[in-house]
Amino acid sequence: MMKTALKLPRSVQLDAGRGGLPRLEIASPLARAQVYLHGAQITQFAPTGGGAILFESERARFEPGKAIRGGAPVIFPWFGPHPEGEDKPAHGFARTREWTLESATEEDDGTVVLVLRLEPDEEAVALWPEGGRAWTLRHRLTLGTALTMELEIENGGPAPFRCEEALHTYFRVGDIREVALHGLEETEYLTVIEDQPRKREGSGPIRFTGETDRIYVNTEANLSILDPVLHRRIEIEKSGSRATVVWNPWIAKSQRLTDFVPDEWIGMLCVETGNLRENALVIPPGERHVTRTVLREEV
Ligand code: TA6
Repeated sequence: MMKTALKLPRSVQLDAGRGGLPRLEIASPLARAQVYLHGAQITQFAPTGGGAILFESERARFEPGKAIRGGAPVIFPWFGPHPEGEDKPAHGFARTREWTLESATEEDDGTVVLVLRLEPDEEAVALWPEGGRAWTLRHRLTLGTALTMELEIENGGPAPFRCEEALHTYFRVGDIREVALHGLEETEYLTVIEDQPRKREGSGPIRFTGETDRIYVNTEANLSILDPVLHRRIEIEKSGSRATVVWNPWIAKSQRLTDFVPDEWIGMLCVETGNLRENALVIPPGERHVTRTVLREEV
């Protein structure tokens, strides 16, 4: 058991997780979950009586400075490789910093609410000078029969800043080759692995037959993952998000990922809600933005 200045509710414990990283273990009447202070990353969530919603690679790294392969990484303040090149971490720095547990509460019905906070340190300011020194991220996780994640970005500085952000959620699926993803019909997307950089989705649900890496833009649609192998649907509601990213590495890319078992591509699908590329955020001084997603298993 690790110490914290906060008094934790009865369903929450702070202990040393994988790699010795500080981990919040939640075992409430409504759900079981694991949340690392590293990246404020939820790595496991299962409603009581239901199945695990999130995928976590068996080879995920739990080391300072490294991203955890699985769960719901918090991507900020840029998505993907940094435009200025290799020396800046892919997907920004929020997912590899240790966040502060600001509050942990439990409601009468057993719903647990965790709020984790990240503020700029010198390295973050050096990596992202455009953001200044006065931004604050808060990641609010509401763990009930559904998982609600709310990423709040506050600009406490004197000037507006542009940023990209996403909840890069890895969903557990029975077999990606049998899955259908509904909600992005007729929606435009950006991609760097297909014959055109900008295309429009067809009129049916998305089915997976190869590496898929697409940023769907100008969409506020909710989504459903239909999984006939696990005999369930995962409903994904979102608000405050204008883009949705869909990713499965398939065979070849999986073999290039050192923190991924080569055949794990079969059992996972990333559906990521956020604001990036032409849907990036510009947050004026004194303002804040909240990206919210609610994940629910329906059997
Ligand atoms: O989710 C889309 C994506 O940008 C893919 O291109 C792939 O790189 C994935 O993110 C994983 O990125 P990571 O840096 O976690 O290996």
